[in-house]
Amino acid sequence: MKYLDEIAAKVQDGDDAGAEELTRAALDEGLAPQSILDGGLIAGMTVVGQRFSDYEIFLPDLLLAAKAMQTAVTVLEPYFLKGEMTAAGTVVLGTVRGDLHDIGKNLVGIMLKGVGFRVIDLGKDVAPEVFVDTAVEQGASVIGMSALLTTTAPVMAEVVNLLGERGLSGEIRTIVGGAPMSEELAASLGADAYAFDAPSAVDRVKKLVVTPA
Ligand code: B1M
Repeated sequence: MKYLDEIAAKVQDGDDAGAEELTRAALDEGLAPQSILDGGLIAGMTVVGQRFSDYEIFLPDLLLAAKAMQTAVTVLEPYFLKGEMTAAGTVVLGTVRGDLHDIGKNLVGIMLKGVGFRVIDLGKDVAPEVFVDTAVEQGASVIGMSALLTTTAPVMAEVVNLLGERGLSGEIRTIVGGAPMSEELAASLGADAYAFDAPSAVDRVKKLVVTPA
């Protein structure tokens, strides 16, 4: 489709100004923000990840692509924040300790805010006790964790265990996501829910806050 391939190419080239300009142009032409995100930005980033795996590109290229994607996501953000503002609940969100990937986590946060959740975003490289302490302090009912590395996914189990040790399981629920995750892995780590992408994270979080443990 017009624009989407070009936006994907700008992400792959690490061209932040180009990605931003084309994202604005696509919106002006009436393309849906979700299709720009999925068919342009995420599609481009998926190719970048594959080329990195295949040793065709290297870390600096990855950083440039990430910056281009982040810049364009900022243009889309207001469109995902148009949802009705209700007191849907509080979610503490972060990327787990040792992991610096935050683009997907940021998207989850934007979409949760868009449907009315109060989101406390702890950023990246977040220690297990910080997730739990913040959730208690802020009266959150859900902790959302993102991990993009197979080596950092087990940190999620530390948060689940800490909740158990403090007698908070069931009261504070957990949802996990990120490229290496799956329903099976999430269950084995003891998480209450798993979501494949940001829109499904919103559905899962809504269910977590209304369904008793
Ligand atoms: Co890195 N990286 N990276 N990286 N990076 C991956 C993850 C990798 C798969 C690339 C590859 O080899 N093909 C690989 C991991 C391999 C593995 O563990 N199996 C990898 C590696 C190896 C590394 C380094 C170790 C490289 C090095 O230093 N040699 C290093 C690690 C640094 C660290 O974290 N300690 C590293 C660094 C980086 C950058 C900093 C350069 C940059 C991140 C910049 C940033 O985030 N600000 C980066 C990037 C950009 C990637 C890829 C290319 C793209 C990730 C991304 O942003 N995707 C990635 C390859 C890939 O995933 N295809 C890769 C777009 C984003 C929208 O998708 O984050 O998956 P994603 O989020 C999705 C879903 O997963 C889900 O919703 C989102 C979309 O709707 N989701 C959730 C995410 N979190 C969720 C939470 C939820 C629910 C759903 O509930 C709470």
